[in-house]
Amino acid sequence: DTAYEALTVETLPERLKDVTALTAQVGEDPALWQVEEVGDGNLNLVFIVTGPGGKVIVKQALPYVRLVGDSWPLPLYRAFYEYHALIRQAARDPGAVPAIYHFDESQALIIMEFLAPHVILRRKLIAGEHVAGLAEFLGRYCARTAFRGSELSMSSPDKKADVALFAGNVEIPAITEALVFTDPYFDAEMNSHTKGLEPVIATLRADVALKVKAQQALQRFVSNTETMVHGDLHSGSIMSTGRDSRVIDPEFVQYGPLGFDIGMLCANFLMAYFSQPAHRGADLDEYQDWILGIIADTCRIFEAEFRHLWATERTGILFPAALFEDQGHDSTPACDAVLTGLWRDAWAVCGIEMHRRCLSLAHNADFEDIADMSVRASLEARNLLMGAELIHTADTVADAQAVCALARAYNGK
Ligand code: SR1
Ligand code: MG
Repeated sequence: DTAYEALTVETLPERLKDVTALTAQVGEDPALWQVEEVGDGNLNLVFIVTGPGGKVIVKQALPYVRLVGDSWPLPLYRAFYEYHALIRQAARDPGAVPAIYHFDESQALIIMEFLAPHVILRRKLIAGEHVAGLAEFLGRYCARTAFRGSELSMSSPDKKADVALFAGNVEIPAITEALVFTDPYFDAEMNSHTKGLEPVIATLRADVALKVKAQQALQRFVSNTETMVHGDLHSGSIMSTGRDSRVIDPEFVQYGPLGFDIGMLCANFLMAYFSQPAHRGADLDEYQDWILGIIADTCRIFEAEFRHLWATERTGILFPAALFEDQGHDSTPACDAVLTGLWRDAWAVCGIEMHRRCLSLAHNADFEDIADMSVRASLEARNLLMGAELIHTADTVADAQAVCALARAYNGK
């Protein structure tokens, strides 16, 4: 192993010219490669390498948080967990993530498929573009990875070994514990918010019952290792064309609650929804309806796929057929009970994610791209207030249709 060194556009060809998994994709002569650094996320370097044979993505972790700088160190070993998450996601939902060509642990780098003509879904949502099959893809992806990463599917020894493996990923979950679950609810150092939101923020922070609910959700996040979660499933972690989508960037992987990913995902669609009045013209109503349709359909397909896997793949130690079907008993009530807990966690996480993207570090472009601060503040206020209601009512939300109806009410329709 050679010592870690961050790649640059200039050094990449010489340093990676002997990686056969790379040369097989782009061609053997590094003099013919073009290299571009395109990373626009919060943490890593991302290069596109183009050669006569094709293109690949080279993703390399930096030893600090890119968004903040080297004052905030972050371990390189997160690339190891990202790699292991990607190969598990590929096995649990084939075709859902980019193909992985190479992993170099000492350099904290992963070489993977260049997705084209995919772009980050968040950019498509801001631009008002439709993606065919999006809800089907995301609903199935969330259900398959949740179910197949849990003891509903895995053997007890396999699950325990996997939980132990990912337990080494310490600093990354700590970011989520602070930035997502805690910082929005006090005057944390790295917080920022749009001017004009102060009265809404004061209301949230004065709401002790809300803070109790948010901390209970954190308690479940840190102590409940039900399944392997992506951990950061927002619209910037999805790449789409008009009809094909993939999930990327699972470096926030950990074992956590079954409902975590779908809850965070729905929050990001809701933020896309609430931000639309600043991005759309005559097509506003149609596009907002489309986004709510994606939320409702994703959740419906998630639940259908989860129930299908329950009926056909329940091979783990939980709710075994020996206790139910083999004795002539219907296990549907047991599945209903698992889903009730799952959705309770999902809607709480959904509300919390809606808060943190407006109040903590790392806001999202849906709102940040709105230049008029008073417009931005008024749209973010709708999002914050709905988030609070979701956190309060997470255990009584009827279904995703009810969440969409709530969004319409906060949007003033
Ligand atoms: C310091 S990292 C901030 C955020 O960026 C990542 O994409 C995660 O969403 C994290 O919370
Ligand atoms: Mg990311």
